[in-house]
Amino acid sequence: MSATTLAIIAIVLFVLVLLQLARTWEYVTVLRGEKKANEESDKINGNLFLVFMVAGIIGIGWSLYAFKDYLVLESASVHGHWLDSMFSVTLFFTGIVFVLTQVALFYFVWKYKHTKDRKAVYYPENNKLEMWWTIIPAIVLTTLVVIGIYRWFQITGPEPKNSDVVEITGQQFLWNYRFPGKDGKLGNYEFKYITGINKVGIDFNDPAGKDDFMATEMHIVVNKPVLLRIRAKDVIHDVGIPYFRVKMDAVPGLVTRFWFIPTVTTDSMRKKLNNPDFNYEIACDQLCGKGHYGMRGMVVVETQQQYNEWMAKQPSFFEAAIKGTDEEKRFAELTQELKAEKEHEAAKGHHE
Ligand SMILES: [Cu+2]
Repeated sequence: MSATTLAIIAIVLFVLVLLQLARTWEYVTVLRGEKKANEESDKINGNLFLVFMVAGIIGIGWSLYAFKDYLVLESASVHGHWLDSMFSVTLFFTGIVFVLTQVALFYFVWKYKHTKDRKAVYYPENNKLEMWWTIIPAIVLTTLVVIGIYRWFQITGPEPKNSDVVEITGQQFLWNYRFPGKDGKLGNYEFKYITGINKVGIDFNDPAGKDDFMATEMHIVVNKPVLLRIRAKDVIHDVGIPYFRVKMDAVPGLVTRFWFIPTVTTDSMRKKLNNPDFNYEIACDQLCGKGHYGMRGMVVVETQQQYNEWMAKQPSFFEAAIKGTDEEKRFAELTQELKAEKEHEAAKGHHE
């Protein structure tokens, strides 16, 4: 058992002892006929509320200060800054309301605890007060929501024309990355073409797919928009890249998308965080099975020049893994099967 656990148990037991003592004391005074039981305990409870209030405020302040470096990761994308500032503004307004209402709650419990010579006031309604506490939150919340929707449409809208594109496909339990090659275009894919080797089902009949290449990590260019085309092969996964504030489900059977602009290269972030081993990580943000915890990917953010150098070294997937192998024959067979299937479907459609 750790020292912390022991300390917590000791504190809990100590509080229990105090409560029991207070109760015993209460019974003693009642037996002596000095006081009514509830008056004494109301006083203790009221005072305890004040103690909890002060302790709570100190505790919140301390924990915010002590963990401030862990609360929010640096944001390394354009929309990440938008999200963070919206978060701060929301937290500012809701924080003020939270502190005021909590202080009022605890203070009132103490201030208006039961005493013999005070009667409760009957105060059923105050229209003016209710009007203001409806109108002010309505204005504040509407403003926050409108800013949020505006940013949301920017983030989820069409990607800029000069965007790069990367396809990321989740499977139990890893990510596959496909890059468009020199033509800048990702080729088509077909689920039918998926094999042990052609893991994401690239359609090599599509000329745009012939120069596509696969890599073990995602390389993207700093300050340049990049569109992620997100797919899944088996169950629902989720592409989560916390430093870029990217989060999007990968759903079998459809392509989801997310575009963003990374603003800090991996090298700069290493310097910024003073951590030479730092890497931008992709985590699967959707519990997807036994190996979910290990579903971790890596993103390298680099300059255009570094990216070009890296890309020049990547052979197309077709050249590297398919051409001249049994896999090429297999692909031809699958193409024939798919063609036959489609003709069959078309014929069926005619008859109906
Ligand atoms: Cu997953």
